[in-house]
Parts: sequence; C-alpha cells; structure tokens
Amino acid sequence: MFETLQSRPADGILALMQMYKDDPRQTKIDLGVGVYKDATGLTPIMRAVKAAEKQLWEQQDSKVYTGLAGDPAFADAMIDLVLADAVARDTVAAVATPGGTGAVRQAFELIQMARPEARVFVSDPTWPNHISILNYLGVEIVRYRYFDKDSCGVDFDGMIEDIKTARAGDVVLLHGCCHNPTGANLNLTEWRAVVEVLNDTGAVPMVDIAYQGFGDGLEEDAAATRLVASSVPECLIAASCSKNFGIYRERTGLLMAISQNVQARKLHQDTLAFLNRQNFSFPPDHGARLVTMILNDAALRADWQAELEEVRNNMLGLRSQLAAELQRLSGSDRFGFIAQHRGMFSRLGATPEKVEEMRQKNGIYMVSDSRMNIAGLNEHTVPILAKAIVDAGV
Ligand code: HCI
Repeated sequence: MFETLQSRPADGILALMQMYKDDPRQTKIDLGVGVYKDATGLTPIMRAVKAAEKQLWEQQDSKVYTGLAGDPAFADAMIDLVLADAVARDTVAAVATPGGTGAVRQAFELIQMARPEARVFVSDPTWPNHISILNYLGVEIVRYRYFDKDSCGVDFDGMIEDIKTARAGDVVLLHGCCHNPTGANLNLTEWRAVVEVLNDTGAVPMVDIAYQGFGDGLEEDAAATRLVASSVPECLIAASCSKNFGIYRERTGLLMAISQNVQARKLHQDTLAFLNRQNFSFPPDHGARLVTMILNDAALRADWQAELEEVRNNMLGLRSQLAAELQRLSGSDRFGFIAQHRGMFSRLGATPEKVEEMRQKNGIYMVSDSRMNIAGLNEHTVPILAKAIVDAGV
C-alpha cells in the first residue's frame, strides 16, 4: 500500500539547515533556522534550566502519566507569564502541547472542529508551518497584507483593509510579538485598531506567541496578546517555551482558549483534552516541569529573566551594529529597519537570486525569502555580512 505515497516538499528552513551542515567552508555563517546562538555559535542550556534539571533529577520519584492536559501547575504558570491579570483565570481553558507547533496544530484542529467553514486569515508572509498545517488539514487560508517591501515595516493600512473582509467566525492569526519571518511589528496603537476590526467583524483572533522576551522584554512582548485577550469575546493563544527557555527539543508549549462566557470553559477544557488524547494522549512533561519550577521559584526565575535579558540585548546589539555597518558601507539609511525590527528575525528584502548569490559566494545561509536569524551573527561576522549584502547590490 505504501507505494501510493507521494513525496512532499521539504520545509525550506529545515532543508537549509542541512545544506549548512554539509558546507565544508570554515567561514560559513548560519542565519537560517530560528534557534538562539551565542557569540561562539553555541545554543546554550540556560543556567536556570540546568539548575531545575538537577533539582528534578534529585527530587522526582515517579514518571507516571500526568493528565491529558498536562500538569495544571504548568498551565497556571504559563497563563500567568503570558496573560498576567489580563483575563480572569476561570475564563481560560488550557492544555500542554508538544511545543508551540503542537499548540498551533491543536488550535487549527479546534477551529476546524468547531466551524468547518471558517477561513483562517494569515499575514503575508507568515511562518511557513502555519500554511503547511492549514493546507494539510484542508482549512481555507486568506492572506492579509503585512510586510511592506519598500519600508521593510508593516503595511498597516493594507492589513486593516484586508482583515476587515473577515466574516464572523473566521479566524485572524496574529503573531503576538517578534513577527516570524519579517521582524516587523505593530505598535500598541495599531494593535488597538486591529482589535476594533476584530470586534466589528466578529472574527476570532488566534495569537501565536513564540518569542516572548526576545523583543522588548517579557512584559512588553506580552502586551499585545494581553490587549487582544482582554478585548474580545473569544480567542486562542498558542505559546511556545522553546526559545525563551532554550528547550527546543523538549517540545514545550501551551494552547489556551479564552472565552468571556465562563460557563463555556468546561466544554473548552474537555475538548482540548480530547484533542490531546486523539493525537498523542499525554503531552511531554519534562520541559513543562522545568518551566513550572523556574517560574514558581523566585531565585530560578530571577536568574532565567536575567539570562533572557542578556540574550535579548545581545540581539539588539547585533541589530544596531549591522544597521550601522550597512549605513557606513552603503552610504544610505535604507537598512535602518534592521535596528527597528524586533525578535530573532529580520527580512532583508533581497530577491531569492541575491540570497542564493550570497550563499554561494560568501557561505551566508539565510532563508530564500531573505529572512536572517540575527542571533546567528557575532561582532566579527556582522561586517562580513554587511559587505556581502552591499556587494550583492541589495
Ligand atoms: C523557525 O526557524 O522559524 C523556527 C524553527 C522551526 C523551523 C521549521 C520547523 C519547525 C521549527
């Protein structure tokens, strides 16, 4: 029977990761997959994670199943981190998921289950996995304008015009902070306008927040998600712990369904648990437990926050350095957006041909849409990248 299988297109980001590994050049620079790297190119285990793991090893006496929703203490800690007091706890149904991708997948399945005719509006561009999973599930996709290729900022008027065409019961997928792949984000005034459109149309927001703490700070990065959650009747939030806790392979995420109708919460909670059961039974626990320990222990939490700040400031420093170097070499301000963008990524605005040229000539690996992982740089490689960009005539 398996001879009927057809090969599927590879994920562009993951294929690039392999190409980078296979490149023998010592001078190669990896600006591809979205993992944080320090100045030596290492993706470190955060200090608080190591400490929590040690404690866990010493204290954990059983690995028996948790619950279908995962440990409720994990949901509580994460709801507090993402939403603080924006909404009442008894309005939030939540399940632990295998990573942020797991939360996204479950959210899309929930949408399809609740309303098969719902369309999901996604930013143009969005994270390729959003498109891939929606297509796989057969959910209709509508793209809304987002990235303005001239300014490399947000085409806000275009975005508003497009999301206004959503109907009641459609879903608008929003990146809570640190937009992937562009790095271009809305300000809070613009977010308020988005909320107004959501409430006018009756469209349901789904917020994907995978980089909290990588942009302007933990609280600042959650502000838009909190605003949305507190302003609409219903919303979904997919949160990832992969990046801000550096626990990528532990697959740690949370899906939240929030409804102002408190009576609906039990049904939402049961439905989310049902979806977990259909897909994998119990969600992974190790990463979720580390996150819970860190968030609930004052000393671990303080150390985690301090290290996350180092990570964030390192990326901001690299952004400033790259923007300044490009300004110096090109004699123009056209790359100033790199210092304005936030998070791990910036879309440079180069054609796929120029991206390929930089890969072949300079061993610089960025995604073909010219997304660069800023954390893949260090103070020595910034000038090399800037020169390659200007030499390629970007
Ligand atoms: C990213 O690079 O956008 C995040 C990491 C990732 C990439 C592709 C599939 C899963 C996760």
